[in-house]
Amino acid sequence: MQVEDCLFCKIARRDIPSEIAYEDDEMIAFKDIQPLAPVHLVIIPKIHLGSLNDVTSAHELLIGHIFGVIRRLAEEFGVVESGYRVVTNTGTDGGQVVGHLHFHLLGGQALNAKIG
Ligand code: D5M
Repeated sequence: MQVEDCLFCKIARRDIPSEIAYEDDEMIAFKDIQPLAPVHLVIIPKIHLGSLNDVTSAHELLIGHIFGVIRRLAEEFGVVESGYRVVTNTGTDGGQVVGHLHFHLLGGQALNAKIG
């Protein structure tokens, strides 16, 4: 269920070090290496899904679980009151660089653009 040369699969396998904020059997959250805000986490499922395009009804529990954890991470990182943004870039026009489904949790400052 993992891809040998996928960057985020490597992070999930601990082949590449990262600053892990949360991990369980299904998912992992780590600090973005190029943070765009004071709080910037990347949250991924451990199974390899290339993007949101690969998500089906079979993944409903997994995606629900991930969003529940994102909500808890927002609490833990102190951005619930001030506000935050959850983003998933998909495909070329969406600005996706890493081909493994991931969600960005951004906060800790006013995020200017409404979109993008
Ligand atoms: O976002 C991909 C994100 O992944 C981008 O914000 C940088 C981050 N990134 C890339 N390599 C690493 C490592 N090694 N650790 C932590 N974060 C990383 P995208 O939505 O695909 O543009």
